[in-house]
Amino acid sequence: MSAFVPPDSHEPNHTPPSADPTFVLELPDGRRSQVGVALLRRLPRASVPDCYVVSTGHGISGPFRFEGVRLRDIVGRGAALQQVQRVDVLSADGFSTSISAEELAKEVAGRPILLADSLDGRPMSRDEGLVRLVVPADDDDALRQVKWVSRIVIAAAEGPG
Ligand SMILES: Nc1nc2c(c(=O)[nH]1)N[C@H]1C(S)=C(S)[C@@H](COP(=O)(O)O)O[C@H]1N2
Ligand SMILES: [Mo]
Repeated sequence: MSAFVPPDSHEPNHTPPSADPTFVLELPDGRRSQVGVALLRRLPRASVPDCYVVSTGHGISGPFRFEGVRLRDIVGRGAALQQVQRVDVLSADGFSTSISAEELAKEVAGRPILLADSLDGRPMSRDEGLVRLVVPADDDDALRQVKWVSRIVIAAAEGPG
């Protein structure tokens, strides 16, 4: 149920693990594709206002308005959504979270799970986490706001066929 996080994750990393914001999308059948910021900016956009980043070490910052592409739209490009069991979102610094199929499908109060590339109406910098996962239902000290997403791994449910 709970996502894997490294034990020291309450002390957030502030150093991007690399300069390039391109991430790899890994499909259930093993195929992989690269997703860059230019592609994200061509897809249907969504935004989520009034997001706070809660850090036990550094207090609360925000509110921020994050904008980008719905995670379920990215996942839906590669896999049939009804077969998706879980989506793991990882950063090259070792930080990661896991999104259940239910969370992916269910959008709470018009606040979708986003792959954000924009912050308060301007492009997000790499230092700010580009591309940054935003899970609006996250009330757990931003432990699911994965900065510098480098891999998205889609796991499919076992099924007949
Ligand atoms: N890749 C990565 N993402 C991360 C973290 C991290 O250490 N590495 N820390 C998380 C935590 S605990 C917090 S509070 C926020 C901090 O975000 P900020 O640096 O923009 O304030 O990033 C989250 N995302
Ligand atoms: Mo945090």
